[in-house]
Amino acid sequence: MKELAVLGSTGSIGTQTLDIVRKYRDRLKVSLLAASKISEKLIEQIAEFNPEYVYIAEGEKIKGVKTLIGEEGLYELAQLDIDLFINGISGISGILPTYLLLENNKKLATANKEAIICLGEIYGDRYSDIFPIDSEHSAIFQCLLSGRKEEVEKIILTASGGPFLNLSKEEFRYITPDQALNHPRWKMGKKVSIDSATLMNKGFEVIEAHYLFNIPYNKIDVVIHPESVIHGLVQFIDGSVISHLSPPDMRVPICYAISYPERWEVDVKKLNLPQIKDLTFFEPDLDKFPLLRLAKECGEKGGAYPTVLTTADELAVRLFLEGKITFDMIPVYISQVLEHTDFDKPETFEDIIYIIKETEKVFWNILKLQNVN
Ligand code: MN3
Repeated sequence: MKELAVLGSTGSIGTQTLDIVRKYRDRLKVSLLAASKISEKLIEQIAEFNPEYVYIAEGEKIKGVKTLIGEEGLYELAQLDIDLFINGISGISGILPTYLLLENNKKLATANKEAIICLGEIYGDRYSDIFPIDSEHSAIFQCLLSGRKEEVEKIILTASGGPFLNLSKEEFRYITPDQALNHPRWKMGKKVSIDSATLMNKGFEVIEAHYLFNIPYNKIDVVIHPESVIHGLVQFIDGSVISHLSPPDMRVPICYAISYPERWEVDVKKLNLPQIKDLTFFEPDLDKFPLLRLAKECGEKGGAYPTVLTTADELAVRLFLEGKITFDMIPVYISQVLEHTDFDKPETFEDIIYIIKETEKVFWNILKLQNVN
């Protein structure tokens, strides 16, 4: 019986993880559910999966289950003896749990790319033990099994291109949050859906790949592939290219992270190649989607840049979702924040938190000067 801790249990990754557990009651047991707060969904999950522990970032003790609360509770959580911690937390709030789990040498499968990126400069050398849930990185992980590290020429991440691939740049101004949340291929949380629409998500994934697989940026390519059938490819020095294909359903990489090194049956509609017919690929338009280029630049500069980028994006996306800034301004504000910050290379976890806090201040100042409330 494999025991799981599901962090972000009420979110998109969390609920899809619990779908897998539902199918494999004989092999999997949920020992801990973690969410930001008590909700109807969380209460239902507790009733259904009967975990020994529940963690909430804020709120009161929950009857009938050991409740861990707040930052103190997080320190306890990270010391629990559980076989696999699945981090499906969205955004920067996943940093502290990721840091604590790494510090305690816990087995971690993560979809929380923001934490991977911000902590990469300090903990990158420990990432080889992290199991990626992000579909592209799960794909690359599997492709890499075909050869040795020194035989890799480059890795290629595919991007669906998001919902606005064929929209002109002039129209970006009028994009509504609802339109941006409506991703053509994947069922995902809000933050990552907006990031997919701006291609920031693919930029993050380049940085994530760099840290997870310890591969230099000049060996990481991005190609637009609207069908989202191929999720990642690795080109080896002999000219062989190994790719990973699957239906675009997050339960595939989630289940693999849980079942590895085995493979378990997943209830997805299997690929039918004659039905798909065409797989198309083209270069990303960096003029239309400047955040992809910006992310690569931040990754190459390293130091505090990936953290500043992640922080600025988190705030810009939140303001867009709240209807306070237009879609086309997301990259504008992020660029301005990057121009107005200058930090030393982080050396400790506290340095990372400091960079995040200071970047937030710079962001709010820039907005104030432009009369955005
Ligand atoms: Mn992805």
